[in-house]
Amino acid sequence: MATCEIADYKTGCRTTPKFRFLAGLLYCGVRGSERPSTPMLAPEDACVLTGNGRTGKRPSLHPRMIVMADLSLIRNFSIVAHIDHGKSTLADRILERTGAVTARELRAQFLDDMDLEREMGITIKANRATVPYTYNGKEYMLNLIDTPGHVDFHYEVSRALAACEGVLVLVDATQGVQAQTVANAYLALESDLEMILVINKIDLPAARAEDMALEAEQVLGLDSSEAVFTSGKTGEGLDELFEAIIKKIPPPEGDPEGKLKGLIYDAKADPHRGIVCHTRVFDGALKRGDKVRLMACEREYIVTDVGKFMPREKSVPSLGAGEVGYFFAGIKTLADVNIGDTITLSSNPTETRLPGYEPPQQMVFCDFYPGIGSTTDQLRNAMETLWLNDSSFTYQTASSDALGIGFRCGFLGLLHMRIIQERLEREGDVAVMQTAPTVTYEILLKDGTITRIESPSELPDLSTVEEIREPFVDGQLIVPAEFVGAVMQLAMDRRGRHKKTEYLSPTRVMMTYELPLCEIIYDFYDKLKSCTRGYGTADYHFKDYQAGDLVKMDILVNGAPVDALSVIVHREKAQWRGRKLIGRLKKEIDRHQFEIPLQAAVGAKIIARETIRTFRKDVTAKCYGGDITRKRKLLEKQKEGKKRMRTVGNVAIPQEAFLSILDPDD
Ligand SMILES: Nc1nc2c(ncn2[C@@H]2O[C@H](COP(=O)(O)OP(=O)(O)OP(=O)(O)O)[C@@H](O)[C@H]2O)c(=O)[nH]1
Ligand SMILES: [Mg+2]
Repeated sequence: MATCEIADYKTGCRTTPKFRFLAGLLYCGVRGSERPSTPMLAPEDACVLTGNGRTGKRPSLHPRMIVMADLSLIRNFSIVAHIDHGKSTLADRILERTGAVTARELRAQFLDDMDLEREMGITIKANRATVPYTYNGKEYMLNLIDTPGHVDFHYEVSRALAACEGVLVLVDATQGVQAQTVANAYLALESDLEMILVINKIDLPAARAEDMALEAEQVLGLDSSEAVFTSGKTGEGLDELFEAIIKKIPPPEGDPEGKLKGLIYDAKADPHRGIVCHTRVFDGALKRGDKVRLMACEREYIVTDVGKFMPREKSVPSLGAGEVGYFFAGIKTLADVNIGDTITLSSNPTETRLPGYEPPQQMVFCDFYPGIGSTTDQLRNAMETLWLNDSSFTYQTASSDALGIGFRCGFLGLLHMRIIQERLEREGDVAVMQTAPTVTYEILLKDGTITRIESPSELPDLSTVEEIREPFVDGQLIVPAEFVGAVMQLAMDRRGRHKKTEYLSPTRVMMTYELPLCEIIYDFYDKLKSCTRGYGTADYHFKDYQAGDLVKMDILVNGAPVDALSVIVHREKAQWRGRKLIGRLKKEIDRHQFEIPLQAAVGAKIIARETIRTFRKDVTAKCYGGDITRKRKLLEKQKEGKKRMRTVGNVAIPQEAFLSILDPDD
């Protein structure tokens, strides 16, 4: 079976542009008709498409015929860049220019549809849209994916790239190549995708478009003479961008008649219809009514709907090779779908699976406990519901003497952690109390076994431990040359090991460091920003676990260790950290009727101490004048009472105290 070009229809019939587009997409003649099935349309059949769209008459085509989209008219690409370089805004202009969204519907960063995304002004989930574009009289179908720029959501970018043949590497004309630009461009390079260099925000007065193009050439190896200069704000340069997309990005390859092979590159929960799987079809076609098999999880489903993001969901009878869209198949929960899985037909399955993805790696862990006015059950329900929407975090039950029953959760990074907490509170309507984030440690026991722990309280008896290993990351810092000294100092303070320093241009430097993850998760980014006047950027990737002189530091409140406050620290930093920590705790814990000692201890050794003074009633007030011995006697009696109270009294530790560990003001 051959495919046919839309241009054939254009010469053969007169239809409305909308209809022409639909025909180009896939399925002319079947709109609103019953479930389509083969046979598909052969080139000579194109002439059956007749009728005048302008008169409102439907073109007559056999309703059972499906027109395959011509692969050469499809372009699949992602937009990647550093955070805030204007990906979503450029996607807005593309939607607007192609008429996919009307000016009335359009709002800034249209594709960012989550409340939190809109509030924070950042993209959290990759978003996709299919838009038509006419070039040289041919109607092309452009499938774009807008990706997040923040380092925590790096895995979203890698997922998106697997569904594309090309990427637009966006560079802000005022800021140049930044840490995530490099990371994302390398990701595209590894996936062997065609890259188009786009210098964006050229409308800004401070834009140095040519310089930035040269810089990108030097760092990323992209030809600056082929760069496209655009403004996502004014829409300038958009025609050149479309031309570059069509000319440079190769059309998808695939066998439209082969056995169905599609990649599930993302999935979302739809409140009414179950799970919507975002898919890219590589070979064959996926139709409504097909019985499909998800190959990794070995489950079979009947497809109830297939469609495309135009940019809203729009049903189509079938998705052909090279196309990107979605399908529903009565899948109930996200747990039933393996992102990266291959989908094929049950009746005629493909032999080979697509490589798929590695599962996202959680880097940061912390405990969530129910906050004031909430219960563990409420928190559990909220967690379960949220997990069904977004399975990028992990959770399991945990308990603490001080805080009761809660959950130990794993996140991709600190921003991800904050977002999940915020979503739990908003969407699940529970108060969440969170403990200090930690990283995973690898413990080598004396008997040679290796275990991983995600919380200091899980640390086995130290007499059985041979070594504690902590995760290290490869960090790339891009900073203005004048701040190199300050950044080196910062990295050194964080136990970083210098690897190399490269000059991207006379004024900007890329420094590569090996850093312990636990030193950078809290506030490294903020510190980097403040010591480079906001110009420094960082990106990091997990490297390996390395042994270090690490110790567990317990915090004792009134002589009793509070497990939720203990931390694993480097021995050199234990005392400094201990002092800071109990200093903060002292501010948070209220004064009681008795004196409360706060101590930081490594093993049996107390390394820092503070005391919270008592409330003291003036027991001598009633002795006007009188003998001093009588006053002393009263004070001694009071002291006795306080001592007794201390041994039986409970110290109320406010929830803020647990958060005070997070205070970045180190
Ligand atoms: N002047 C000007 N401002 C722009 C342009 N493109 C984007 N912006 C602004 O830059 C900011 C960030 O834009 P976004 O489109 O959200 O950036 P993004 O790359 O999608 O950011 P993330 O998704 O969070 O990585 C917004 O305030 C935009 O209004 C442009 O071409 N010119
Ligand atoms: Mg965005």
